[in-house]
Amino acid sequence: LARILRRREKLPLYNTVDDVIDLITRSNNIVVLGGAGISTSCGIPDFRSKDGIYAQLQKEGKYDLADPQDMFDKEYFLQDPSCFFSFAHSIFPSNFVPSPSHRFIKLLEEKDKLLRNYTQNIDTLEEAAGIKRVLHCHGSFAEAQCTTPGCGRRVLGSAIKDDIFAHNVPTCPDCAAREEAKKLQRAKAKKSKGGSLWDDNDDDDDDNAFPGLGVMKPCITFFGEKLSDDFDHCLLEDREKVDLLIVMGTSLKVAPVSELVGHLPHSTPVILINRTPVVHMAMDIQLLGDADIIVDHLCRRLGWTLPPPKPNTDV
Ligand code: CNA
Repeated sequence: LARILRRREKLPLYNTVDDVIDLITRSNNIVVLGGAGISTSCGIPDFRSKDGIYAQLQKEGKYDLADPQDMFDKEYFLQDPSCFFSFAHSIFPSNFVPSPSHRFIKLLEEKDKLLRNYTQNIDTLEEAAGIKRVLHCHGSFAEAQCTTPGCGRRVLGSAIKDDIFAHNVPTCPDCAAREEAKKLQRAKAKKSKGGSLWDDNDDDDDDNAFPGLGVMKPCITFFGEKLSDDFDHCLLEDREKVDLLIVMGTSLKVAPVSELVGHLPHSTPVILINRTPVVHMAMDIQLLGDADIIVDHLCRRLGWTLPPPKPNTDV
């Protein structure tokens, strides 16, 4: 009731860092919604900052993109996967070390306060930080899947790593094997009709079906793709328990993940830790600045020590 009355009087319920410390201290089911801003200090650019991926793509002009978002558009990917794979090396997780912000989330887990970390990031730095209760809302580079309808072969992200760093389009081993078998069958059929086994220059040759056939796509969610059902299931479960939402390093511009804020009970206090303010959604407190510096300050105030960094070598 006090909250409602204060809201009616337009008085903010929480004003100060003391309030944040108090909220974290008495909360035991904290949901953390993270975004690219918690990984920028690890050397991975975000999307929308002035030195982010979108600005870089526009500046470089080396990709023929009407809109920088097309780099992560499913339809565009299927038309021309080589564009994404000439760029993917710059965001592929390799030897990045989790930031203090990742380690802060891990610390919440160690203190038994983390209900779930919903991350929009695809860099797998949550795993590198040892966070267990994490949901990769937009998938990750940990796996890749064949885009050929009816195939869908999955491989570990490490299987396409060399192609990514060589700027090659990775192709599906199953599709390649099927293609080889088809070729052999055609050649045999031709031979039985009296032709040469190795003379394969017929007009109906469909060997050259690339792009599209057998292209492996990292299991990250592109624009135009649905989120996995896990997102809805977790949200349904967590909304019953959550007592604090901490939003970190995200512009909250990508739906449906951004809608998580509205799906939690309205009584849940929301703390934003971000370099830039969020103006399109109601936050109870906005701690604006570098997330790593902010969490370091919070830890000192809470009397907590961040766990030491570990390199990410898993993908
Ligand atoms: P975004 O829209 O680029 O927003 C990032 C936000 O973080 C901005 O509001 C920045 O002001 C803020 N920010 C940047 N650096 C810091 C910092 N050091 N401290 C505090 N705040 C900072 O990215 P979102 O995550 O909101 O958008 C979701 C997209 C981004 C998802 O689909 C991701 O897959 C995608 N993405 C992920 C990565 C990654 O995995 N590291 C990198 C780039 C993009």
